[in-house]
Amino acid sequence: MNKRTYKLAGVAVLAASLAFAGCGARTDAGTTGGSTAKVAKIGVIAPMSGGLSAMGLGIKNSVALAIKQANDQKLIPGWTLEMAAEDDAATPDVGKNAATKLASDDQVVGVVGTLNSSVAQVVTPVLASANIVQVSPANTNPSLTKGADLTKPARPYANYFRTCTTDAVQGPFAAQYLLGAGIKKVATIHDKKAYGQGLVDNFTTAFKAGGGTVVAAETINPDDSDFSAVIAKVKSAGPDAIYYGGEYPQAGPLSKQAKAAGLNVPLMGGDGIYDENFIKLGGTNGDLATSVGAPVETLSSAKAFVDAYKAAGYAEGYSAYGAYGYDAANAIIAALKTSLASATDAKSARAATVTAIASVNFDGATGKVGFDQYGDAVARVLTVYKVVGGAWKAEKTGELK
Ligand code: ABU
Repeated sequence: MNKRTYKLAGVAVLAASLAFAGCGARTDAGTTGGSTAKVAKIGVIAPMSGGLSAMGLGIKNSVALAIKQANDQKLIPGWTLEMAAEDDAATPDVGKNAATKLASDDQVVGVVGTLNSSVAQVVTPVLASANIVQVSPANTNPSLTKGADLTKPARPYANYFRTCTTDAVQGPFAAQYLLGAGIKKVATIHDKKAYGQGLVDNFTTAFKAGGGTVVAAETINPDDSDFSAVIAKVKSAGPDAIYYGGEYPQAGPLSKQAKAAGLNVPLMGGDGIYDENFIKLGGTNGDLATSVGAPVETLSSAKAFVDAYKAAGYAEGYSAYGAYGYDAANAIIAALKTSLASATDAKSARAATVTAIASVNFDGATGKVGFDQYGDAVARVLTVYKVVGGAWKAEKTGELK
C-alpha cells in the first residue's frame, strides 16, 4: 500500500466513522453491528518514474481524486474503494509484472492504464485472463481495439476500453492541419514503438491522400539522445516540416538539434509530445502537437475536475491525460455500481464489471463518456497546439472531417 492508498483508506475510514456515528457500537474501523464495508480496488498502471512520469503521475492523481470523491459521496453502498497504483516505468516487461501483481490481488476489480500502447500490448492479455476491466486514458494505437488489420476490425480483448480517441483519427487530423497550412513536403521520423510507428503510418496515409509528399521516412531508437545522423538525412530531403511519432523525451531534443543543424522547420507530433517538458527539453516556437480532446481549461465540463484537482494539492499537474484518467476511473466506478450491488466479494464481480462498463454513458470531465462495440471512446475530438512564446497554445479544436 503506497502513501496515496493509505490516504484514501483514511478518507474511507473517516467516512465510515461519520456514517455509523450514533448507530450502534463500533467494533472496529468501518464496522458496526456486524456490518463491514467491503473493499474493492481500482488499479493504476502508468509510468510513475522515468521520462514519462509527468504524464503517468497526472493519471494516478486523477484516479485517486475520482476514488476519493466516490468514497466521500458513498456512491457504492457497502463498499469502500481503494487505489492500487503500480509504476510501469513505460516499459512492457515492468507493466506485465504490474498487471500480474494486480490480477493476483482478489480485491482488484478494474485498472486504469496504461499510458503507453506498447505496454498495453502485454498488460491487456494478463488482465483479460483474470476478467479485469482495463480502461486506458492515453493509449492511441488503433490495433488495441481493432486488431492488427484495420481493414477487417476484430476486437482482440473484451475487457479493454479507452477514453481517448485513436491515431486512426489523430494522424489524419494532423495531416489535414499541415496541408491546410500549405505544408506539402514532410519528413517522418518515429521511435519504432507501437504508438510512434502507428501514428506515423496513419499520418502518412492521410498526408499522401491529401496531395502531400513524404520526402524522407526515418526512425530512431527510443533511448537515443544524439540525432545528428537522422537529422542529416532528413535535412538533405528538404522538408517543410518534420512529423514525429513518439514521446517528448526524444521529441524535445530532436527539435532542438534539428534547428541547431540548420533545419529550421516545425516539428509536429501527437499527444505523446504534448507536455511542457517537450519545451523544456528543446521544443521551440512554431513546433506543433495534436492532443486528445479539447483544452481541459476551456471545458465547462472539466471545471469541477480542475478545481478539485487543484484543491487536492497534488505535487504534479494533471498533464495531458489527467481528465481522461479521471473519466476512465469514473467509468469503472459507474460499472461497479451495478456489478458490486449484489456481489459478496470483489473478485466475483470482475466479469460483471466488464459487462456493465460496455453500456456506461455519462457526462465526464472531457465530455460524453461511453464506448463503441470495440471499446473505443465515442468522443473523437482533438486539438492542434503550437508552441508560442515558449508555451503550448491551442490553435484548433474539432473532429476529423
Ligand atoms: N498516446 C500517446 C502516448 C501513449 C501511447 O503509447 O499511446
